[in-house]
Amino acid sequence: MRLPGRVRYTVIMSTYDPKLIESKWQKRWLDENLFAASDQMPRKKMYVLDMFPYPSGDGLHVGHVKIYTASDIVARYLRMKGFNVLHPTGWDAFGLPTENTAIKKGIQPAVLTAQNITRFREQMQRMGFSYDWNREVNTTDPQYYKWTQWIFLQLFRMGLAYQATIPINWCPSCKTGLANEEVIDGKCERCGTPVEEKPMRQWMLRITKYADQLLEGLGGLDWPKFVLDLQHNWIGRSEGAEIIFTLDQAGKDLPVFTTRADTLFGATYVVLSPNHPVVGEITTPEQQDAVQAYLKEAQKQVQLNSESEKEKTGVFTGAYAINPANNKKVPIWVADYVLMSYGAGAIMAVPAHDVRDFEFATKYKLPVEQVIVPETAAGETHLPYVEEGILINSPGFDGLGGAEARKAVVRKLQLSKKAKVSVQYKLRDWVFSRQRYWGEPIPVIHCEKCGVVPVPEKDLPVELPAVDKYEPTGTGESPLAAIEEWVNVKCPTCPRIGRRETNTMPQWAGSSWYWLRYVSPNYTPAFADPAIMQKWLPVDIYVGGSEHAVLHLLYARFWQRVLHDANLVPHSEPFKRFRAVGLVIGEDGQKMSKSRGNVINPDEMADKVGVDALRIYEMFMGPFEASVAWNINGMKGSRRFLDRTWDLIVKHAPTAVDRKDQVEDEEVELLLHQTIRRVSESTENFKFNTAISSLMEFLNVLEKKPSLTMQTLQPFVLMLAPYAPHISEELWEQLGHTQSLAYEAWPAVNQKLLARATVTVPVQVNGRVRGELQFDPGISEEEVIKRARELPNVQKHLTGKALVKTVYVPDRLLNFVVK
Ligand code: ANZ
Ligand code: ZN
Repeated sequence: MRLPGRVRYTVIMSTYDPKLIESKWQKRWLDENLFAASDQMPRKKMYVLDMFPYPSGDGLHVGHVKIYTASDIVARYLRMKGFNVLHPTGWDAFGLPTENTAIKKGIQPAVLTAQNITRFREQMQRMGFSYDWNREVNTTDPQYYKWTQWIFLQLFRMGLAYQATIPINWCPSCKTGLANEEVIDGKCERCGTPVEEKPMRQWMLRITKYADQLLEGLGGLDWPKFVLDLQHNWIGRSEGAEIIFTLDQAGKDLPVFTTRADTLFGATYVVLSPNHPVVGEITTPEQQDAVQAYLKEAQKQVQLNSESEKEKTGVFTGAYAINPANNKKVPIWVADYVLMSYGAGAIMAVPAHDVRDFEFATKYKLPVEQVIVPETAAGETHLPYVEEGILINSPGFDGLGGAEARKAVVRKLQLSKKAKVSVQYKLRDWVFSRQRYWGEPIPVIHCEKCGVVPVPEKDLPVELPAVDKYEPTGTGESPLAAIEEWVNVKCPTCPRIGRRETNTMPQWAGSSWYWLRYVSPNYTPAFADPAIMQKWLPVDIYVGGSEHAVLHLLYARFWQRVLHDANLVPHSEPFKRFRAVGLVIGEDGQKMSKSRGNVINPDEMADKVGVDALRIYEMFMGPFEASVAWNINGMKGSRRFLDRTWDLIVKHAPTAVDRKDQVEDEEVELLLHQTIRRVSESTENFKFNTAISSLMEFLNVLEKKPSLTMQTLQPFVLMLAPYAPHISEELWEQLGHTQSLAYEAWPAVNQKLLARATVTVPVQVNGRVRGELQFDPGISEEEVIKRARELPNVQKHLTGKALVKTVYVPDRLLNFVVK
């Protein structure tokens, strides 16, 4: 509540002392439960989410602070804009680093996790983030992972979870399975031994069934283009054909997958993946030794991909295949640039038109036959020619081109069942088990008679047993396998004793549905209250790191779709709008790392300049999405901005009049409204740095004025509040208010005033008007030229011409002179 009229009060502090202010306001926000979101929906909702942290032993990172400050600014801004805002946080706390530290220190992972969470919570509260702490979730809390397990069982029942034997990364020296993150350049992270592949039974999730849906869903999302592209490429849909070559001797089919059926007449050899099942049977006696040696070598190489830079190697099998287009015999080779896991595990090699095949053919002196020429053929084509073009040397198809040629070739072969249209995906099913202790137990029981039996819902959660030993077992099995009293359990469907599944879920599991839990974190009948889900979902704004642009976002979208298909959640996509943060890098321009010693600790920085200055600095250091190096002086500059703000308000507060009727100063009034517009637009568009610079420019002008009214001081403080909430609350109080400004109305723009002040400038090219620009008077010539060049009609008249000069009459006219 605001006190009426002109109120006098004492200024309690003459200089800005962040420490005093910060703890005062943080305590008040918590005590008053100020940021609790109401499920009653008094106003329109906004769900503002950031990626919850993994509470590592290292504590909060300045990179976290960048993400969470941004989402906090948006949440605070939207509250002031009148929205009912849900802004929660929690802990993504299962995972390997904690488990490894626990082993090293001899502390239970659960105990260590609790310590880390306490520290993270304190650090985050210290940064003044306006979370609704009543909704905190913790993925390692049995009451949370009960539902992670429950969702797994839905997947199981829907046929989307299954077991398969697939290779895991195995360190023969540590005798343990390794996560991909623990394999560095093909070697064990701990001991440097080359990692091998060891086949083991795994749980898999059939995400491939959702490949098309996950692709289509991208169309409706307001996400950064690079993230959409990454998701697109990861799913990697390829339309092509399966073409059936015939094994010369055995007469058996040998399918290959190609996206370039138009090049079929140029296929001069066939290549099989080293793991292709026919390699053994077709290899001729003369080639046995060479092939065996090659396969042995290839097996050692883990995790190669077909695009790898490594020089291509291969070996001839001695066998031949028949090209169905022309019945020519072509040699069959084995090479590790062909992956068993993609397409048919075999390719037709067309060295004239494919770079990899060309390199390979050159190395092994295999024939190269050109069958495609550029449409506008002039002289000889440089090989390999990988673009589309017109077919030659392809009897029956010469002269056709591109997609038409591909269709014609496939259609013709289809008649003799030698080809069919085929769609392939890069996306693989999700390996959903880890041979580790610190994860959600997979809630099934293996029974000799009944097979795999889901743990009945009433017995969920399957809690992790507290044990003394959770080191890897050395057999590749999870440490849980050694706990007999936990493992042996009655089969839920027959009287026998079964064995619990001892694999645990990967760290991704808990974060694949957490945004649903925040909606009703204490709800017990289901993972979320259906009625409240209707109110809050979907997430309106999601903010996080681009390291999660592929896997987390894909897994989260997958689970959401599955739950949606089961009629359990209202929407098919979880996150409407997503914004990715750019990295905060070290002062030396390198990635921050302990070993480099360039890690910046947010607590230390907050001690130096205060939390608000730290927040302002992290938002002002560059565009939100850009990677920017830390700069101590920049941070001190942010502090100076706050010192000056403090001085300004404190100086004017005792004398400032509160008069709505009278304009104090035209320059100030106009700039105020321009600033409101800029700060609002910038904040909505994640241009936090430009919002701050608008406030700084405003401050520069205000400092020169002998007196200021409340009509200027108040909006200034309100606009600063989402960015620097503690100092703003304090100044707001000094302006005579007794309540937090968190729910004060965001200052309104006087549109009429702005319209009157806007200038309209014609943009000419060689003296003829080709467009017009509207802007606030006084913006720089550079900015005007930049905006003018963006006008489509101006662009049209500039392209292909040489710019002679630009003539700019400020706020009046712009003319490009071109030749
Ligand atoms: C003949 C050909 C001629 C090809 C040409 C390309 C260019 P994307 O777009 O990624 O789907 N390929 C097929 N299966 C493969 C495997 N298991 N491992 C490695 N490479 C494989 O790529 C499809 C192309 O990649 C296919 O089309 C095939 O080479 C190769 F001028 O077939 B192509
Ligand atoms: Zn049974």
